[in-house]
Amino acid sequence: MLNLLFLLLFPIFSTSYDHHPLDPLSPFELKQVQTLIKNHFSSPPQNVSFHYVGLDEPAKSTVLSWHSSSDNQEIPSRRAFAIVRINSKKTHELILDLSNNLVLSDEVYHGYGYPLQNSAEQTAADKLAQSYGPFVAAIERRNLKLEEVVCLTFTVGWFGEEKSSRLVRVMCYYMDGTVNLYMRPIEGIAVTVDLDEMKIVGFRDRVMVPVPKAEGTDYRESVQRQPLLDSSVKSMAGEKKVGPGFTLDGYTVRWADWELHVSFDMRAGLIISMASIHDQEKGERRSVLYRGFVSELFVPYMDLTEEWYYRVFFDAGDYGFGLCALPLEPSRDCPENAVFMDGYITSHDGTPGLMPNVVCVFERYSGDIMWRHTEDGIPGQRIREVRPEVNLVVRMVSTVGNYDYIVDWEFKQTGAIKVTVGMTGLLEVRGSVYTHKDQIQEDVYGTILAENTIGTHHDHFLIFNLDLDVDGDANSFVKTTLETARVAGNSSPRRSYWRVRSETAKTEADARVQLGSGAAELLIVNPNKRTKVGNFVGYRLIPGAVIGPLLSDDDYAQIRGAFSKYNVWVTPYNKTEKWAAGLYTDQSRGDDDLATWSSRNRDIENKDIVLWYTVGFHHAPSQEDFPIMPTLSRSFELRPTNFFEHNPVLKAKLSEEIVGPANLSASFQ
Ligand SMILES: *[C@@H]1O[C@H](CO)[C@@H](O)[C@H](O)[C@H]1NC(C)=O
Ligand SMILES: *[C@@H]1O[C@H](CO)[C@@H](O)[C@H](O)[C@H]1NC(C)=O
Ligand SMILES: [Cu+2]
Repeated sequence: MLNLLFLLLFPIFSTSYDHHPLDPLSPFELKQVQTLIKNHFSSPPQNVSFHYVGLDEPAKSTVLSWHSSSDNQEIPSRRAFAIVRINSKKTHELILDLSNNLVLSDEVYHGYGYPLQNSAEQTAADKLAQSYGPFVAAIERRNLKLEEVVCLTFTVGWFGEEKSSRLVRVMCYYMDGTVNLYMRPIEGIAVTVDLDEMKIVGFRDRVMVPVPKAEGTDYRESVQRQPLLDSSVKSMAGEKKVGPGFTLDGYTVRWADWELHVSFDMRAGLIISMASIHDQEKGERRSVLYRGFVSELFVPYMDLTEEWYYRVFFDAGDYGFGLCALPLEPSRDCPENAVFMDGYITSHDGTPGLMPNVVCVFERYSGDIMWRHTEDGIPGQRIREVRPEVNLVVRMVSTVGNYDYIVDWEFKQTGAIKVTVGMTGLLEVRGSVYTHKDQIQEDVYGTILAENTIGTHHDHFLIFNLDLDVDGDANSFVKTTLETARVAGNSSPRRSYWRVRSETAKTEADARVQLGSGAAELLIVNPNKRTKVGNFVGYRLIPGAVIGPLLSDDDYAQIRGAFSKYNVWVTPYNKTEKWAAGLYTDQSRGDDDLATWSSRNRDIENKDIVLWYTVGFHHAPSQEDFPIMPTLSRSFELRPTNFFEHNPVLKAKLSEEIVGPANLSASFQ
């Protein structure tokens, strides 16, 4: 498999490439981390469990000067950042110098919250529950077969307790005739496990609720016996089948005028770095985005029953958005012309693990128009010009338990970057006594989707950390408001018009934006660079659907997920301020997060700044989401605004390589 993969990639990957300071840690480096840490804690021998290992990236100034210097320069020394638990008691943060094989620092973390769970301890906790006498009895009492029970560990949240220990709640599901275990929750049983002690510290068997039926829940093609719907598409028409128009040099992708670095991290998943565009007119490479990644996913559920109220998840911090990424399937998860990249992670004992095909890169032509005009106003002639839109997509899918999140970074020839989040997969449903809507008198916190099945209300807030460096790293955040102006006197037959008012944010408080209240356009500009006609060069945020918080500020869920209070935040760049809900989200208390940092109200004008944008979904499930949910997507776009002197794709060639929808022979008369 590995060899085959290598052969497939061979024509595109050069055998040796120039390493980049932002390359993810290689398997060799991850192994080195394991050895260094094990030795560090070897006398006296201590138990080390690994919860995070990733690149400790060099200072931004170091990376930028490396990048702008002439070729063949040595990359800055390689460092790793690791979070380990020692003897199941203490969380340690280590910085390792891999170039010199040294542990640079080892600090015990004393704050609130715990690092992400590793899969070994999750499996151990599940096993523990399933062999626990009272649990076995509870399963028997429900007339269920123990061998068909599957358990999963859920983080428990924080609800104002003074003291905490590393607890998880084990919730179980029933297979018996389906692989869609999420549609068959076994309600009413709650097992609480202390992960550090690895023992059961709580057990409740509160209510007996029917387990929803298996019938109709299995989504596999082999089980869906009816022939495919007549209306289903016959082929992947419109797919571009010619070879890639991009190159991969290690982790650097070059396509059209774009150059970007693609990396993978066990917490963040896909990371886009140093995206820059070659401005042909100026004859120079211009920076756009130093760094972009999903900083956190906040998923609070709205069910207040005992087995549910605590379900407030931080998928990146609790489980690892990268850790939950799974291999993409060629020609299915990504089109035929895609090229795949592998990722590496660290398992619980520090051993590096290969995650094949976690990222794919491909060109997309979907029949869209980049620009066009037909001129019919000139007597005796018709002018027709069209440029089809071909984009470059970098994709990752992370399956955090039941949900599958598809994250696409789409780079356009126009200089725009469009980010799309698609959600599909399985709902988290609650088993219920109800079989029809008319029986329901109480608040069930969701929609009845099938007999005994309630799709619980919940939110998904994905916050992106977007370190834009628009033509350099000193940038400002400008809010422009469109306001209605009245016409004075009789100066015009018109009574009103609208005009644009711009306001540059001075401090972080000016840059907390709840969209939807007033027509605002949000820009990141470089106040030190202007176009020939004098506009500041910039990029504009084009938000998608506006989703605001609905929980009250004093709700513990909202205190921990406070970043969802605003759609947009801007902070000064700080290497350690990466994770919007904090570095330690499991049982976090909201004391080291974006809201806290922003409350310092630092200066952000003409500084290296980071834009934070949240893609949100309020999800009140419907029957179409059962038994598996068709993809629901939301996007936002970063679009050049007075960045270029004029339309940057004016000179775009009409590519001959675009293969249209497979030579349709029928013509429509
Ligand atoms: C390490 O783990 C083993 C097995 O769980 C245990 O017996 C031992 O006491 C632990 N050592 C320390 C120093 O905690
Ligand atoms: C960077 O952020 C951390 C965490 O918020 C803070 O402790 C530190 O003082 C910040 N550094 C600078 C230079 O602002
Ligand atoms: Cu949802």
